Amino acid sequence: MFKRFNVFFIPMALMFLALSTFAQDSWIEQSSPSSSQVLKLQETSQTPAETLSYWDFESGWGNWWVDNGVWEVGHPTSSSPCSLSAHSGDSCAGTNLAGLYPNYSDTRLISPAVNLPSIGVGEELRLSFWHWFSFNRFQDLWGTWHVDSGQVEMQVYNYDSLFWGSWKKIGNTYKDYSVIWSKIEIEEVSSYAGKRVRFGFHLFGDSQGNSCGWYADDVTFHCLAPEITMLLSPPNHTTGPANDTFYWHSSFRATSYRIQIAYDSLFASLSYDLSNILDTTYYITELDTTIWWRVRGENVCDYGPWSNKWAYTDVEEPNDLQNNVPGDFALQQNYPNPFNPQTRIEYSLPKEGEVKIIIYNLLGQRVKTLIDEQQTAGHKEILWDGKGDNGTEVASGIYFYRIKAGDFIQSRKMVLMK
Ligand SMILES: [Ca+2]
Repeated sequence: MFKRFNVFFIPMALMFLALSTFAQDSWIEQSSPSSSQVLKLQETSQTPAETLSYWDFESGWGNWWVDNGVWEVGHPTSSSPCSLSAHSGDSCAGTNLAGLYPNYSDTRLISPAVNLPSIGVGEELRLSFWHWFSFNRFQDLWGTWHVDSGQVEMQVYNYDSLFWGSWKKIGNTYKDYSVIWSKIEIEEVSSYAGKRVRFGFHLFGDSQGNSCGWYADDVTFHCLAPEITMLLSPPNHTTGPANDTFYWHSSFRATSYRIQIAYDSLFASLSYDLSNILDTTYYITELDTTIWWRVRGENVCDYGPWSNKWAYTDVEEPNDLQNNVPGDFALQQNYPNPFNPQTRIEYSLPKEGEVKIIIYNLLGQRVKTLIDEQQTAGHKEILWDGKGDNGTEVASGIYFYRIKAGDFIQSRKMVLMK
């Protein structure tokens, strides 16, 4: 799969074939060159997209630049022991592609500006790159050690002052040598989410000796996709009657889910295709046939793999009829959810009594009293049009609806998304 961050393990030819099919996006400077690819793999307009920016230096500098010094981009031509070829393709960045870095180096290779996306709880951003290096370590005649080193640094753009902030080190300090290409993943990048940043490879060398230097290739910003989602209920090949409520386990790094319900096992003919489900459950009315369903986790960066697909056969329940008396109180998940502008809430009353259904906002403030009256037993439903008690439309967001009928009290969450 191309999706995950092991992207560089696949053959480059396949990669470029894949790249060419993705559209460019505003995640990074519009002026970015072809070597600075931004990938956006978008299945439908409703799904979060895989987003990563990627630089392989095959088309030269792109919008990278050098502050004070010796970094170069191109084909490495150094002789042994500095004679590694590029990690990918023909080109990479290096402090001196033809030999040793000079003494007194204090040189920074700086990336184009990148607007990192905001992330939610559980979501993570990463900066990864491949590098190799050989830095001088030298003890002089007076016993003093001179240790050259490299570190990656990040800088944040301040929209108020219109200046870039100070450089802050991220990841480790690299010293001595690591003379094969190895991959680095820097996790601290998550704390820069939502900011406009650029980063640099900063090499410090003093007056005492030098070495091959620092080489970098295949630099990428990426997000981590949610893990695969495991289905829970109803079990595979179950036949109703049952509530058509689908349950799954929460998947790591997912902040919402997408469920697909299809009339065929290939999911060619979709009955439902719903995103932005915040719970790990979904209630659907009146399928009345055999369906297949599957779920995947999503987050702002990416989506996880689809779960296994499970078959479920729904048969019409006699309880579906309005005049049958249900055995228990119940408050169903509203449908659709998320919704705009209206949604339907179903509930069941096994006996006659006083019923209240009230909608609250996240602060627990009452938004709308939907029902406050005596009702007969039966299966009921009520629509909410997204308006408060004062008749005005409420804002997008999470709301709770709560039923109180006799001793039965239950709340559920719903999302109004305009
Ligand atoms: Ca390369």
